[in-house]
Amino acid sequence: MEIATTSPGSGTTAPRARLCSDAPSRSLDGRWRFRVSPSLRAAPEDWRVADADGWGVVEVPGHWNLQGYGSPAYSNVQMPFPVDPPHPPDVNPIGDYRLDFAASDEVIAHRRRILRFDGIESAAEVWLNDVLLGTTRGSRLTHEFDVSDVLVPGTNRLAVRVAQFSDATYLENQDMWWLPGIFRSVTILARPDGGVDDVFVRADYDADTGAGTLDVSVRVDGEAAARIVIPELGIDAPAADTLRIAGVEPWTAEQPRLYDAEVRTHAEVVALRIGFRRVEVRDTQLLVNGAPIMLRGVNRHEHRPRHGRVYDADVARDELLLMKRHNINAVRTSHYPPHPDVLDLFDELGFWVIDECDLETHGFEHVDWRRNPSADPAWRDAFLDRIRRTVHRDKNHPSVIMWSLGNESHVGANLEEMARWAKTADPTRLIHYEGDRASRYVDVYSRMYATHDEVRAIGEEALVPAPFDATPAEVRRRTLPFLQCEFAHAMGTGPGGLQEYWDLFETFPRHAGGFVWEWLEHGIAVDGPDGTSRTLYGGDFGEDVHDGNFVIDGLVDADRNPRPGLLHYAAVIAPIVVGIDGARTRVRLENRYDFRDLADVALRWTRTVDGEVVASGTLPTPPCGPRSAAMVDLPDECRTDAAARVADALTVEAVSAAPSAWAEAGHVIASGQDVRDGRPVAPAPAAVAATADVVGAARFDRTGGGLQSLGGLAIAGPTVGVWRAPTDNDRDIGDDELDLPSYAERWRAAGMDRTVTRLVDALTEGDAVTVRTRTGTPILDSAVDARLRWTALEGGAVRLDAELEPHGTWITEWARIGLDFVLASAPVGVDLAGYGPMPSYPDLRAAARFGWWHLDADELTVDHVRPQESGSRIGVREAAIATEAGTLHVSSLDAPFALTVSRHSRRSLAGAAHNWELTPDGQTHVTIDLAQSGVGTATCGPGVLPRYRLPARPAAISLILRHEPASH
Ligand code: IPT
Repeated sequence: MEIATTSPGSGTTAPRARLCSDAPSRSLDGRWRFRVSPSLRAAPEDWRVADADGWGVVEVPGHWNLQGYGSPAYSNVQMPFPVDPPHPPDVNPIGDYRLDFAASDEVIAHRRRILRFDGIESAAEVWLNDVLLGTTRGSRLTHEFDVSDVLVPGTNRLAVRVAQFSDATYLENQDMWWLPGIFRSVTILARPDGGVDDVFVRADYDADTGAGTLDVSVRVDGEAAARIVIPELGIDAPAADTLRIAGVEPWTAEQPRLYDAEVRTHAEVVALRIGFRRVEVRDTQLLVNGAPIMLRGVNRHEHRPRHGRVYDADVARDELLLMKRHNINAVRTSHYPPHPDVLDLFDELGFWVIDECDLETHGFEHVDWRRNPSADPAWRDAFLDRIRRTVHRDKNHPSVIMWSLGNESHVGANLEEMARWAKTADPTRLIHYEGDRASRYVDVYSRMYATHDEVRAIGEEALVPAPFDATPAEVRRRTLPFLQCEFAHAMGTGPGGLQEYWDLFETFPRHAGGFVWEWLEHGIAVDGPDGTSRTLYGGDFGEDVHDGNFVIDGLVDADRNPRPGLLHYAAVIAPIVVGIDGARTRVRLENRYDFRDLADVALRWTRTVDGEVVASGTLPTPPCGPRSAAMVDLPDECRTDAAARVADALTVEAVSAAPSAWAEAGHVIASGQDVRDGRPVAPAPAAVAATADVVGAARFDRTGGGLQSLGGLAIAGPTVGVWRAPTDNDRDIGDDELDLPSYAERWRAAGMDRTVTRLVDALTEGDAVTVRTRTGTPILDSAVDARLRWTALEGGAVRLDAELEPHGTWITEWARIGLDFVLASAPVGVDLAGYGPMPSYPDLRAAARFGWWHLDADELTVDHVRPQESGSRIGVREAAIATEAGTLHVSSLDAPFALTVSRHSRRSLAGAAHNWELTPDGQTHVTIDLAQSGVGTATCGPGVLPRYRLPARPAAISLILRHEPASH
């Protein structure tokens, strides 16, 4: 077997469209005989003929290293072996697959037959009945072999030798696990004589006339005549004709109108679903059917925690429905064509798709792109083969609006040739490649992780003439639409700054949106010694080269459970914006759909005062065309009379009026709120004298000045805190300040994680005790001085007036400024009046709504695979924090606070590498933050935007604390 070439695979038939045919086929998926050798040299020669009864067994499709043969490995840009193209290392698992199968009579009845592989990683040699059929390259691409003369009646022996690493690995260095094997289906297809071998549908739509134009090229076997039949349009015509159809309904991601069609010959019927649409670039805008579109996108990898990239139809459908429910309308198939059936789902459910070729040579970045295959003529055919396979397989899908040449492969003539080939083969779609920064051979200007400032500049440059000395390429680039093929790196707590990106995308006509990196976390699940499932990441399998948890960076976890980032993204990209005027007389609806009016949208409102719904109703939906706005009057009951104690909140929701494929009627698409703060009423002061140890129900620890108990509830604190357990983003360096250490390091250098508190004094004056503390950083002289004034109130409550003041010189910004308490028993849940129900931070809050929310113990924080700060709820006015020993009530008399309640201390979160290493300490860690830093997206992209940073500054709050004993 040759695994160090620069050529594409060999022996395959010409790439063609994936067709749904009535010709017989037979799946060869199932249990195959399997054996793995540690290297090609060590792999036995007799593998094709040896008796395989003693071999092991693997599931096909599957990855052998997730089935007990070896273990997975994760690395991102770094190659796991020396960059020595085209050579893989000697130590290179070689998997031998064997299957003896009987070809079905139906298949055998046909003279022409094909053996199809939908995905083998990374290189294979395929033998049938000891005849070499050929080899494959292009792991996520389809390879077909003509087995007409090789397949026999009775038993056939299929033997496939797969190399985990090969020359192809240099072209497939995507940011994901190395998972070898036959991981997509294997099928034997009968090909009828006179059958339909390939179809290319071009279904254009003219928005001015409403007419469709249909061009169907069919490659038939022999001389057979092919017809195109679309019953709904009354079409039954020779496929060779160009058909003009007046009055078709166009396909868009918003209204994915498909027409069932058939291409027929006398011998075969192929079913298709046709969508009419036109994709074009005009005057810096990305247009479909004449209208500018906005891509509300995600990057989608294929991954399941126990199966890797093996496709599961239910999981795929469910996740696309989940995307639709979260207002996502676009997918970039990072960084390879997905399983072929996913394209059908995109067409059916409605997604704008950038279909990306299986290509990434990112590993060469570490050697300054020396010998990068993109620029080496020796690899030209391999590059062209990949784009051909991509385009041909998926060319009939209306959802695909762009072909992407690949990801992170730098520059070179091979990429340009791919672009040229694709544009010639399929002029109906645009070419995307982020690496063509000069936009010489692409149709859209695409970037990844451009900062907000740059996105603004890119928007502005298209509004002014190019400078006189601009190169022709620059001039052309200014005529192109702009998109971010990756932005907002959804790793850990984050991504912050989404709203600010979206506001820019909405502001500049040139901007066509973007794709969050990335949809899902690629955690691998294994059973721990105690039998519970553990999620692992890079390095957990003992890899020598790995990139740790950089693969855990999704809007959903590997089981598709939404992270808070998904909920906030859904609100940021909502296709409807609901605004309420200050007097609560009117609602302004902004329709950000590009094609739909709001006829299918219902409006409902609720007014809640201090947790009680006082009035609610529905509103008529005004006529409101795509990309326009309309006003609706609000009824009198919406007005506020300002009698609230906590708040008076009016919420208006835009919901779906009818069920859809992805949601029930009543599904919330967008909402808006008007919140009026109430006037908190403090209980009257209790006429009791304070002592240094006791203020009403509060007992103090004389040595430190903090609480010991409150009404019998054991509680310690408050301690002044300015640090948080670093998030993944805090641990990384933002693109906006590459010359500075990460915030986690800056905080560490500033000693913020190890502050020490000194009791300055505690003074008793009448009914109050005033405790003064200084919380300082080791090594340095920076500190926060606290003045904490305690008074007893009636009903067992105490009032705490806290004033915090920075002292000395702080060398960096704070993560937060707050008061930390520890309650002696474990949390049971929290009820709060504040923004929720999901966690939020100053720069990640779009979905949070004011309400009276209940949180179960498991909802308090986010179970990130790598533990870190999470779970803050902002804008809290009052909260009841229930623990096993009793409930602590906290309310603010002035400014709202951010509340975080956790089973874990910050130190234990910061010290753990995996969630399963954490053991709750049986206490409840309560944080009341007066101010917080944002979270940013520094793992890729800019850190926290300046306006969301927190330089040292004074802060103050007045709180009422009360213990309510547990009822049991
Ligand atoms: C970018 C890659 O395109 C993507 O595959 C992923 O690795 C992402 O980063 C990080 O999670 S490339 C980056 C170096 C800008």
